[in-house]
Amino acid sequence: MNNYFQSRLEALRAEYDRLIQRQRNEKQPLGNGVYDRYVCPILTAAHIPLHWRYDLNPESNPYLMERIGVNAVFNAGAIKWNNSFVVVARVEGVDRKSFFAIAESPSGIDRFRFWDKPIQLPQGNIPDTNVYDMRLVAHEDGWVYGLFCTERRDPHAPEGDQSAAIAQCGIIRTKDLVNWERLPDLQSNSAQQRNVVLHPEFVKGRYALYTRPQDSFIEAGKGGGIAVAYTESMENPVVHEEVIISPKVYHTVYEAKNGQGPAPIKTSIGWIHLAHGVRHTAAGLRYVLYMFATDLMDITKVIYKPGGYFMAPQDEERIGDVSNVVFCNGWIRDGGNVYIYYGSSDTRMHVATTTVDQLVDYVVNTPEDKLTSAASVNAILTLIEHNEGHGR
Ligand code: M1P
Repeated sequence: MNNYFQSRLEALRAEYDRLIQRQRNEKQPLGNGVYDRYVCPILTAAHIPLHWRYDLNPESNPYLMERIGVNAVFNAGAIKWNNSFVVVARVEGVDRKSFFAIAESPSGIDRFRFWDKPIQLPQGNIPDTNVYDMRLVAHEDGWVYGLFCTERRDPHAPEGDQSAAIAQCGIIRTKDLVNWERLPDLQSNSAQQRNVVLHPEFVKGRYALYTRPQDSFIEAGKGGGIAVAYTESMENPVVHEEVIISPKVYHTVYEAKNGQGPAPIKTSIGWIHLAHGVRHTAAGLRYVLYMFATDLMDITKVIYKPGGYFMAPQDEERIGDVSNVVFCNGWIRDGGNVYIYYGSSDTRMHVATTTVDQLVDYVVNTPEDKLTSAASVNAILTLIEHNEGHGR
């Protein structure tokens, strides 16, 4: 082995181990009382194991070049599994293809480490060109489902248009997170379907899904909004009707489009949902997270809807391949604690922690968006009045 190869390998390994073995991810000070952010991202492209990227044989790679580059790690689904915090991350290569890889942590906030190999996704009749944003759900039927976006070139696009794509919902399931069974893609009446999420319980004997009907790949068009739909089976997943429960609304943080985040969490007051909302700005689209709650007996009925965003990109989160984005498709409820896994600007993964009690308080007590500036001022005046005699 030449000296150059050996010393470069040692340096790469030392740098990688330093990153992976970092023991504590500190909470950022103070926070907003609703959740805590952490100082370090939990996963980045640098967390990808060296043996996925480098040919480690000095004969075939004397310069120890990176043979396969990884661009970003973001938008992970999440599940508590055998006492570990497990995420299924969207890993994007330098060739722009995304794929799924599992990383695991003993604490949920640090020491995330990828498993030995990425997931080899079983293919259906029509191969996926690109896959991303998996939502993991342990359903009461005993399976763990992974619903994700499968993207293929629009077969009707003219030759000159090499970017027109069709997004649909791909589905896999497993009992062990190792062996995955591919099920047919979801059939719906929508031209485009991203951000589909399985509700964890049967509803009147059927599987319930949160969908996001959309007219075109980027723009929601006349579709749009988070919908509820039902299918009799996951082996033949077909939905006929999609009932919008969280629509796009003028001059809100979900004015352009939105989408369900992870599967909702069941609480005493209702199902608590985390979703992303998108608005147009002069600098492009801005993605933030917002919350709402639905009735325990009727999941199409929204019972609380705090105004504005729950979380928006801040500091380094603002910058990345697609800047000004926070996106969440995974959270873990662990007893009374909640771990929120979110991607920032399509580049890296973070965690925020909170509790079920804090989320319930937030959802119940945050004023709704009454849709005008005057009404927003009234909400502040009401709070000021409430604070009279309380240490102002
Ligand atoms: O680039 C921002 C996000 O864009 C898409 O989200 P949506 O379907 O709501 O437009 C997804 O590609 C998502 O992965 C990405 O973070």
